[in-house]
Amino acid sequence: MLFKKVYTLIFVRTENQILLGLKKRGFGVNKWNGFGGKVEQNELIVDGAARELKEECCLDVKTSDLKNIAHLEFTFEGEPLLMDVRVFSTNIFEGTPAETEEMSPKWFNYEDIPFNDMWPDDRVWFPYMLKGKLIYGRFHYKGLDTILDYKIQELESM
Ligand code: 6U4
Ligand code: NA
Ligand code: NA
Repeated sequence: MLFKKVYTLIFVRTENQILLGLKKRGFGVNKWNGFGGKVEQNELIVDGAARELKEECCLDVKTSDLKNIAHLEFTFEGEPLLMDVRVFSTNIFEGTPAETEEMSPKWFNYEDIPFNDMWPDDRVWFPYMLKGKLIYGRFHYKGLDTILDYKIQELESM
């Protein structure tokens, strides 16, 4: 039996850049990623995405401006957890990204995304996101560095 935990992951984008944060602690420490985390009990997923963005880099977004662009599932060899990650994107936000205890934010040009210092799966599914495709993806890891197998599927709608 796998037990499933729902997470958010949110990307703020402009025409030329994407906002990533260097994670300073916990799961995925020292990797660049979008912002996000565990969805709380009785919290709408989209509310969780907006909350995490605020907590982790101090930006404000309206949930009505968030687009759900991907659904990712991660499993790990020998572990009972299924990480169910709901990915959101927006180009409408207020504020200036600021460093917090969890994340150090930085804007990256699309051609400079630091894939060598990100989750290995990001190299696989970011290109779909950057082309505006909606996707479902699942990745099975051995440890935290090796993808044993994966599947990506483009979706018509989420
Ligand atoms: P705490 O430390 O309890 O406040 P919280 O912020 O709730 O943590 P966190 O940061 O552990 O949760 O959530 C993990 C984040 O990493 C989520 O945004 C999902 C994202 N994530 C996890 N595995 C990923 C992977 N393989 N590829 C990816 N993002 C991943 O691109
Ligand atoms: Na987090
Ligand atoms: Na968090």
